[in-house]
Amino acid sequence: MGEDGNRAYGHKTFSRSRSHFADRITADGRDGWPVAAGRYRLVVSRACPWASRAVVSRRLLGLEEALPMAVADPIQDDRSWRFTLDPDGRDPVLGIRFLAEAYDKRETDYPGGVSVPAVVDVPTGRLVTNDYQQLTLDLATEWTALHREGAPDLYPRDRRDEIDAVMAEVYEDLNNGVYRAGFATHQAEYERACTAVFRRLDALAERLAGQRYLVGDTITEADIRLFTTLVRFDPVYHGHFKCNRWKLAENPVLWAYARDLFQTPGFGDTVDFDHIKRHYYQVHSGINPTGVVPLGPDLAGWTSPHHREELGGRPFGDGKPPGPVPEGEKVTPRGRPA
Ligand SMILES: N[C@@H](CCC(=O)N[C@@H](CS)C(=O)NCC(=O)O)C(=O)O
Repeated sequence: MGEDGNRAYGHKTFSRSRSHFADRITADGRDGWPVAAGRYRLVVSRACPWASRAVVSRRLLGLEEALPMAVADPIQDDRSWRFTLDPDGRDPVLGIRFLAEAYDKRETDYPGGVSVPAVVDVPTGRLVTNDYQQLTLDLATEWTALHREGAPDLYPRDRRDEIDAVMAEVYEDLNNGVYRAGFATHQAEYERACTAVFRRLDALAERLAGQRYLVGDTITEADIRLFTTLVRFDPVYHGHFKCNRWKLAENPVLWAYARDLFQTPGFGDTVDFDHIKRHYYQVHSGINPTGVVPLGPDLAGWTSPHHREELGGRPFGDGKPPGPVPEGEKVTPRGRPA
């Protein structure tokens, strides 16, 4: 287990390692990995916010058939992510029991952690990339030939500077900031991180009070990256990571924004609250030694009216929402609001 396991958190300061395998899958195949339908397998955990970005993007862009997905058990063991949700505990396409086997095929004795999201080359079984920051940008801009009809432009060229700027702040203070708060082993370190989390949330609430989405009037990559943190906020970051000045559900603007996205096809239909809660509370035994998973929060509110459409906005721009979740990828009722 690596940085999201327990061992690495014995240190004084939490620091996130950089992705080691940063090859890119591109239209022109310049890293040796050309975009191709059915050639690669996206390995995720629905618990993981970084992997969940890719799960949402893939749905919004209609890449489900072109880039099939393997969902790991939310509970890692000491060999990291495993395919124990599949028959015989093996991914049916890659034939492996542990994601680590694909890492080993790529580089023997690689000393780093085995992380999701990961993209594996099916013919060779080798890991291609675990670079979660680049992966979704490439799905949006390099995989265009395989996008569904009506797919949104998640990274519009004329808005990239603004999107990048918002995403950088959201990454520092929120996406990664909640981890810094949660894994702090010193009071001052925790207080710094937690303060930054809520300062950023306050600023975002102000920004989103009068506009439906973070940048422009359509959904972009920036919304996906904020959503994957907000959806985990009350279930895990508020309690387990001690980001508890207030709950998401207590902030009218952000709670409505998060519900709006949750109810947009491609967002909420990918979320498994059961996987999320069991992963954080059971895997991080350093901060939750009993492994007890709380029963709350009540999820019913996620499906309540949000009224954000009154702000206007065109969620998919000139496109349209994705169709239903493919059979076999539906989140079980246990992980969804009743
Ligand atoms: N570790 C990744 C980021 C993604 C990530 O942290 N994923 C977590 C799950 S939320 C993971 O797989 N952790 C296990 C590990 O790093 O060993 C990276 O920095 O490249």
